[in-house]
Amino acid sequence: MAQKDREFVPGTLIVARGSTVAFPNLDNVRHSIYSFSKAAKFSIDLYGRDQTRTQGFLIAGTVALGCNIHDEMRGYIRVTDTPFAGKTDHNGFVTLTSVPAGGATVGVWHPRLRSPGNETSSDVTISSGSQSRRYKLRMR
Ligand SMILES: [Cu+2]
Repeated sequence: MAQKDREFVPGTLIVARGSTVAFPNLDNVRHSIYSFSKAAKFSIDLYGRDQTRTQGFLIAGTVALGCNIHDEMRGYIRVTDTPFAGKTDHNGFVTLTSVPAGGATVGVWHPRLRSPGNETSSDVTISSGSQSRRYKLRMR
């Protein structure tokens, strides 16, 4: 997840629990990174252009990132403990493949979703023989 034009790019990143994320600074100004989130509390001191810092994410959940210098900078990392996770495209669709048949719970997270933890879920049944499921996120 880069820091470019005073934004975290991409603004939301999905990683598997245990992953290490690199944060290259591509700007001419220095940035820091902090998180007060339960899934990862950390703080990385200011660093400059073409420097990179890394952070490991060992707990599943949502990590909201900020920069001490630029208040408007917001980034989100979703740390997952399932291989069946994905980010929706610009039309709000995501395709999950090789989902086993049977009952499942589909969780949806968005930073501006108006529900506890910005998260909602629904139970679904995956029929045998279906290779993939396509989901559409509708914001209300
Ligand atoms: Cu900054």
